[in-house]
Amino acid sequence: MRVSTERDGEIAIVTFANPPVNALSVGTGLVGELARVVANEGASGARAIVLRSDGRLFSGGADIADFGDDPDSDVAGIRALIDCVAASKVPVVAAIHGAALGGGLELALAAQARVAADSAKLGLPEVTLGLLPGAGGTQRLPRLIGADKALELMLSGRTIGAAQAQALGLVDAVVGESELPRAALALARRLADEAPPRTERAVSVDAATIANARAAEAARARPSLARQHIITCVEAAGSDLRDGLAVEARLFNELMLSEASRGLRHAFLGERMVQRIAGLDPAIRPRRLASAAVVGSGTMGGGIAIALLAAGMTVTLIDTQPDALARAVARIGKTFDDQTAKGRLSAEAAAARKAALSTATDLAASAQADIVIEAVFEDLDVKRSVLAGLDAAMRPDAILASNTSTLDVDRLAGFTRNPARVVGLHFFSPANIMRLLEVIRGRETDPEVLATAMDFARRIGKVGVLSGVCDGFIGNRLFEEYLRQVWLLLEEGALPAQIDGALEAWGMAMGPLKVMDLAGQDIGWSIRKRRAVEQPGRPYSKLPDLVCELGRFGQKTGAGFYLYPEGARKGVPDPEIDALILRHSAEQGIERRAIGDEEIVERCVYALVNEGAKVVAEGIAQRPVDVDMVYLNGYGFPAERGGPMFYADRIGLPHVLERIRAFAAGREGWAWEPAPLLVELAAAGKSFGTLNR
Ligand code: 3H9
Repeated sequence: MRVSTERDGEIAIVTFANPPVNALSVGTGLVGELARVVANEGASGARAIVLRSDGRLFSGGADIADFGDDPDSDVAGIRALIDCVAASKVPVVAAIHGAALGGGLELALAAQARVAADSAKLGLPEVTLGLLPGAGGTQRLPRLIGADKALELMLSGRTIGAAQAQALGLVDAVVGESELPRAALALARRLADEAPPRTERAVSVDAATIANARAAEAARARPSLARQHIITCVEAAGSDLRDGLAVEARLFNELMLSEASRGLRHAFLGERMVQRIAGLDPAIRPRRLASAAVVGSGTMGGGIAIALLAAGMTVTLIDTQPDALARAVARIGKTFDDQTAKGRLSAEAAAARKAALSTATDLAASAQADIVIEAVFEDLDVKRSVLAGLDAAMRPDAILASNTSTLDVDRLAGFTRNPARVVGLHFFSPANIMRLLEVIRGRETDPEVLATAMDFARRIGKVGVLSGVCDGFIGNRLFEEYLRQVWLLLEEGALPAQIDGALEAWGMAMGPLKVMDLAGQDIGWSIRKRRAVEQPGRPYSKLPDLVCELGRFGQKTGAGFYLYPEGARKGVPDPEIDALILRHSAEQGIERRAIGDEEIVERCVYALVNEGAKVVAEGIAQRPVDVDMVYLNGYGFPAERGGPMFYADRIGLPHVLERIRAFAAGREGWAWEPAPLLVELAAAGKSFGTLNR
């Protein structure tokens, strides 16, 4: 039963359940049923009600899968439930265990009192979904804890522990988890005996608080409508509750329909969806990996070690060069010390992480590890000798992972005697910061190894996305098409600052030319040289090669597409590069033209969409949402736009296809062969989203 009720004397205990997170679902009828039960209990002799839930947490909030195009019907049921609790004739006490988030906390706020388990977490994280607390939270939280603190919690979306919630006045009592049922009953009895009249007391909202919050928001590089509306709601909390609730409902509904919130909701659900491996036997359970060896102590190996240590694993860092090892250990230690200095990590935790790190100069030190990740130089011969050596040294059941960004994982697996235990793990630099981890499934990778690798990704705080084997996997394969448009746009009439500016204004974290200057232009150069051998005759723009031939590899050489005077991190446009581009266009016989920002964005983003559709059709990516999660977590694609495939759905696939066909008819049209999947979906009036399951 989803809602059950029992009596303890004259106290009714109402329990709701909606696994896995007790989302307040309208579509399934849960909230309607809960409202009815609460109203009935109040009317049928109970002197007070304890409201609790089954499962591992009180409630994760409104069921965001319910949110569609009609806020009134999609969420009205939640507001009706909350009104019903707030209007209850008998006191309601919320018993909070695990977590009360979003609408879940708003439900508890409508109760007359709250008791929380000491392990519980509370928060209103709606802002992270481009929303505001729309079920009374913006009005009741300021009334309970004051406008300043309520604003801070809602604007940050952060969660707090039960003790802090009690100190703020958000909960009335905190007890050990096993004590929760008894404590909630005792409080319910006391309130029933005292029968205090329920008051939604007024709160004074200081005009300066609101003005300061607005000024801070305006000063942000990327202001958010959700945050602006939260401030307006808190301002309205200074007036009558009903009026404030009306403002809140109106602004919530507006946000629910906004493109930004749709994108952020897709990102939230997508991050969870990509953890599922289609067709995997559900009986397969991932192994828990506790110890790791990381081979190669360069930037990548060091970053991987930091991520694993932070997740509580023991790590042996292996490198033949003792000096490189010593430098890596110093770098890793400094990272943890810096976190301690910033108050983000206790000194004890930093010491424990450092103690969990050991070093070795011989591959034999990998013998005890549950997983070994090689992060040596991206060269087939180097990888061959390291992988063969590891294969001989490792425990037979341990997982062997290769961190590669371009090499064929099947060939790499072929260097070992047991390809079934080999998996590709493509980390993104800096590996301790970037959230994306492409998990590459080789032809022979064992399903249990794969399931373990996906689980491992989540445990080390990454978004693991499964990719099949192809040149560049999901992310870099799409990025090549994106960059191709950049080079062609430069040849045809745009300049670097315009391209970067247009894409950044659209929402990309960093323009493509800045990205390449940061990563090192020489990386792309060596890939292009390899391709020229592997795929002779394939057309490509020579422009970036001309820049590399000048030794301009980007930030590390002080110059790339931009200039970086005296080690500056921010590049400045360089007239020499502009001249080089103009010269190149002339030599190619291209008559340069003025190119609008809109064309830049369309060509670059639709190039991602078109290649993304090919990658899905080939089974390299499991679903369109997997492509989206790669782009959001590894390539700075704006989360508010949900990823390239989701964005294309929002624009409408027929329109996207029409533009791609127009580009295909233009200069260098060979780069625009429409993906058959895109053609098929557009013709059928379907979206990429229909393939996400
Ligand atoms: C809101 O409340 C609006 C109101 O103010 C106004 C209304 C009028 N809905 O994260 P997990 C699913 S907006 C639907 O892996 P964990 C999730 O997709 C909401 N589904 O578990 C996954 O599905 P699957 C404000 C949800 O233990 C499964 O549950 N609330 C929701 O690591 C397990 O999730 C928030 O923003 C949801 N609200 O973490 C809180 N939440 O198994 C959002 C989860 O099919 N939720 N699912 O892959 C969270 O932060 C975490 O899920 C939570 C559990 C901490 C609760």
